[in-house]
Amino acid sequence: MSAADAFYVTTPIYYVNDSPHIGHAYSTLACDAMARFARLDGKRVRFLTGTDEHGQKVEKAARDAGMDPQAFTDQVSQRFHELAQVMRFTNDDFIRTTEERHKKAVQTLWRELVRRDQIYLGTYAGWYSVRDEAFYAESELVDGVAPSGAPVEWVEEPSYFFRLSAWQEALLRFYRERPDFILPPARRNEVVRFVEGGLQDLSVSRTSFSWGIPVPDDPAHVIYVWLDALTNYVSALGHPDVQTDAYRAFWPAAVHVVGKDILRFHAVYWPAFLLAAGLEPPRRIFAHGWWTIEGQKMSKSLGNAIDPVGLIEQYGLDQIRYFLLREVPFGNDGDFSRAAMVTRMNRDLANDYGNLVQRVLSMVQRNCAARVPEPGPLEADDRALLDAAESLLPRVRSEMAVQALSRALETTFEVIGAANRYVDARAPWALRKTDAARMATVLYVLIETIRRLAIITQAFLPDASARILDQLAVPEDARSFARFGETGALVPGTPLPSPAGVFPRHVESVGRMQVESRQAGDAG
Ligand code: ME8
Repeated sequence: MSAADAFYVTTPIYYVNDSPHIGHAYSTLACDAMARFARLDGKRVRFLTGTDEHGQKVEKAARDAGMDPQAFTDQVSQRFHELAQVMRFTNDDFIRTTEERHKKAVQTLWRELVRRDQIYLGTYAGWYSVRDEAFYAESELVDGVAPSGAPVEWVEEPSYFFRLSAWQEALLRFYRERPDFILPPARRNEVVRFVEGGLQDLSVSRTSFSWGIPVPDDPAHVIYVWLDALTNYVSALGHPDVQTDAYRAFWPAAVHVVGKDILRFHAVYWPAFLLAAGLEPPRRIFAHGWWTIEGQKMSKSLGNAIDPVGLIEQYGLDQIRYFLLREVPFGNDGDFSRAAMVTRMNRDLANDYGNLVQRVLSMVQRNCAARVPEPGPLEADDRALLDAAESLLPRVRSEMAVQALSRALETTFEVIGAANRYVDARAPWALRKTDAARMATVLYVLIETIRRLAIITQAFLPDASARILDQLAVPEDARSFARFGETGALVPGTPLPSPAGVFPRHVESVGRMQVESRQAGDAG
């Protein structure tokens, strides 16, 4: 398998200072959809997530909880594991920065940077934000706080520095040569402007606390948590052993998906560390936007952080996955509101996709003896729908190549809309009485369209798509993109199981949501 067939997708590794919320679920979900899509597309895939467990912020959270930091991180990291299970994330690995494999990689990278004279000892005197785990210049502060709104404190301590200032030109050249290294493009411009503004050497060790990876040969220092954390992307592939199968297959074929809040660390510091150590930078950094909750910033103090587990119990997993991936263009900010979510899941999933599948399969069940119908000659509008379904895969693939998740779904739902209009226009329930052969053709065209739709939506709506493919009696080994374009995939005469609704409709009733399973209305 060639390097072009490898796809390595990573989430940020999350701080274990707090339990996971919908924002964390969102980043990992996006990666999960990309990983599923790439696997369906026959790529060799590695999908990594994990937890970032060192640093002052986590040490403080452990102290506040009255716990030893290791016991505390064990406990909170487990919550992220559980979330991955509940959300049915298909990550291949879960890295924790307190693992030995990771510590070894970080210390080796450090030694390599020292060997190449990229690190020197000095004294840091400046502002630090524990919440952001970031150093700020006086000029960056806004009304005495970090640009993120986080409080800062004055820090003065011996520190090792990384010669970041020496990498300004190399980074600018790298961004020029790789115009799609940072997506979306507006974020790229932001990073380029920042680097053009000049880079200061970066403090990469701390001495005022001890919860971190010790600096080799100078244990009074712990390695700065961002140098530690970023290394997870290669430590999980076996670094420092760059001859492992995983490293050779997947580095640098990486797409790092991050929130816009941590773009600078990924798009400036990380490639600089790697270039300075003689390693290749990753292929892409994609920065997604920020979710607010009913118009407000999600925060501990407002107590409005949404627990994805409760949401799934209430609305269903595929429904949540769909809303998050479809509601905002990937890269933009979005507002999470229950009203918007219910509208989306009812309109797109229950009324459009669910109703299409339900009414078509019910008609096949009732009027074609519960078997795949035998099509007759195709007319122009039959071909038009089949062509739209067939060209969907290349269209969705090109959206996915730039991580345009919501556009991928939008494109898919255009075909769902076209299929619903075709049902209405061809009215197979009326043909039943006037032209049964034509009805069979129309229903065949429809189930073939649904087969293709469901193969694609497996990446986004895994559970519902599997149930639709089950109802079409598509064997497990015929569900990949390699089988998408197959003509005659649905064999006339094949018995089909009784259809059952896949997307229940949510109705609001006196202050509380209830779920009602609605059967299709106009199937005859
Ligand atoms: O920054 N909307 O970890 P973190 C969208 N450990 N995404 C959100 C979000 C929101 N409201 N809130 C959080 C760290 N996220 C570091 C990363 S990587 C080497 C180290 C997501 O726990 C988003 O992806 O603060 C954001 O970048 C990430 O969680 C921050 O997680």
